[in-house]
Order: sequence, then C-alpha cells, then structure tokens
Amino acid sequence: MLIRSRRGWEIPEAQITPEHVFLNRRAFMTGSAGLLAAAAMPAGLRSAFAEADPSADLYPAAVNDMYEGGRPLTPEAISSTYNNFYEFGSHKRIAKAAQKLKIRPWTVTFDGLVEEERTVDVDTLLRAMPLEERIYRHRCVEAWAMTVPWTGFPLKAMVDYAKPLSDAKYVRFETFLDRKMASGQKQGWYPWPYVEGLTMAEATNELTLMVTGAYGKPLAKQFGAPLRLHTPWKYGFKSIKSIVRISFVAERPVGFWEEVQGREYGFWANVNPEVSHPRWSQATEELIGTGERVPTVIYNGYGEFVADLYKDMDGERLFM
Ligand SMILES: Nc1nc2c(c(=O)[nH]1)N[C@H]1C(S)=C(S)[C@@H](COP(=O)(O)O)O[C@H]1N2
Ligand SMILES: [Mo]
Repeated sequence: MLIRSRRGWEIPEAQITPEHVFLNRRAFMTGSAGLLAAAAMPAGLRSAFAEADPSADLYPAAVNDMYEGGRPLTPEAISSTYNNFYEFGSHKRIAKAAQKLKIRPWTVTFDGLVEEERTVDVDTLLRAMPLEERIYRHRCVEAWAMTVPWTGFPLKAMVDYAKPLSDAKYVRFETFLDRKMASGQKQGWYPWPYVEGLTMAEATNELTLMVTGAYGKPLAKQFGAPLRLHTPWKYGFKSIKSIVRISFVAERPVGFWEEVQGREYGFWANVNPEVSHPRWSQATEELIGTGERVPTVIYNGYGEFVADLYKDMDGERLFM
C-alpha cells in the first residue's frame, strides 16, 4: 500500500499547510512572488536568522511537491523539541543542550574511493547544490513519526560533485567528534563518532535527501545542522546528523547503532510493520504531538520509489 495518492482522511491542503509553504509554492510557480514571500516574513525573525546563519538567504527554497506528506505537518514547536541526538544526551529534550553545537566554520571532507580527496566549506557546498523543499514523513524505530518540510538537495547531486570511482560500493557518513562541545560524546561506551552508510544505489535514489534546512529556514541545531541525511523509507537512525565526512568505500560500513547492538539494529533498516524490533512492535506509530496512532506502512509508504532496490536480496535482513 502506498500513501502517494490522496486518501479520504487527508485534510484539504489549505487547512494544514503552514503559511511559508504556501508562499513558497506560489514562488515556485511565479518566480517573482518568492521575493515578496521572503519580504512578508517578520523582519525580526529574518534578521535574527541572517545574523546567525550565513546561508539564511537561501531560504525558503522552491517547493518540490512530487513527494506528498500525506499527513498534517508536525508543528515546528513539537518536532524541534523532541529529538534524538545522543551527542547531546540520551533523551528527547536535547534541543537546549544542542545549541552548543558550533556550526561555522564547518567543512565536509570527501574521501576514500574518489578521483581526488577534498575538504569543502559548507557554505561553498550549499551554494553549489540545487536546494528545494520536500515534505517527508520520518519514522523512528521507537515507533513515533513526524512529517516535516525539509529543505535540502538530492544526495545524488553531492555524489556527482564528489566524483567517486567505479569501485565504490557504499557511502559512509560520519558526524563530528568533539567531546568538549557535545557532552554525550564523553560517554565512552558508545562508539563515537556516529556513523551511517548506504549502498551507492540507495545514495543515488531520487528520494535520498541531504537536509540543510527545515520549516523554510536553515536547519535548527537539534535537527543536525548544518548537514544531515534523510532516507524517509528507513528507520530514523539512518538519518545521520551534523555530517563532517563522506567516504566512498568498498566494504559495508557498520553504523553507530549496529555497532552498539547488532541484533537490534542492522544496515538496511527499512520500515516494515510486520518485522518487530525486540523492544518495539512496528505495527503502528504515534504521530508526535497528536496522541494519535496510525498503522505503519512498508517502506514508510515510499515503496514505489525504493522497493526495486531490494529485489533479489533474499539473504539480507532488509527490515531491521
Ligand atoms: N549524529 C546523530 N545522528 C542521528 C541521531 C543521533 O543520535 N546522532 N539519532 C538518529 C535517530 S534515532 C533519529 S530518530 C533521528 C532523529 O531526528 P530528529 O531529532 O530531527 O527528529 O536522527 C538520527 N540521526
Ligand atoms: Mo530513531
């Protein structure tokens, strides 16, 4: 079952879409309206972001509405105060602690099986990439979900930019390591820094998004600024935050949670309501902030984009 087409339970878009998405969608269609939309933002808010983040002028980006959220957006006040970011604590209320994250200067290193290793300033990178806004559902293995208007660019654009060699089979992502800045990283029983990986086919799938913003502005620190991954058909732990290194490799990377507990967290981690995690049934999920539970859908409802990636992989634990 797919969530792409409209369903009876969907509220008409006009009732659920926040103002910035509307302004934004008009901007996408008419071009010049985008300037008006940006000007319509409260001036105080705009200048606060402009001061704080040198990429602020890139937002809001044009909406790509190929990918329907299919659910009401999770209000920013909810999604930005209920986070998993173990670098800043092993509970959900890390938003305040995460403000310690220093996001400039910030560089991203491309290495491993590439034509040429290089380290790029994040602002140079952002300006070289085609930013757009997409509404995606996010599904954590702890059985909660949210729907967020992310801004970012297809990871494929960055793979092309990095120029991997033909023997690269996987992409390995790594988060920063700084025990002074992120007190969670003093917890020595975790295998810091956080690492995640995708196959090249997953990395270059059209759904795979490098996220640089949310809710029409640069990414809040607790969401994993300045650069995080989002693979909406996989459990949330695959969506690694605050990336500093992207390596092209021949061997399958071992992710942070797989390293911690390989029987509970695997490499593929595709959403499937029929395969329970040892501690959480995956049959339903809670839409955070609403108290509502809804049935979980295989591949989180994105099967039409990704199911083909997993044909003929019978021996693999695709769903944990
Ligand atoms: N570096 C890093 N990335 C991470 C995590 C983390 O603890 N550290 N948690 C993951 C998990 S389990 C989830 S569900 C999502 C949470 O994203 P959110 O806080 O933006 O909702 O981030 C993922 N990426
Ligand atoms: Mo998660």
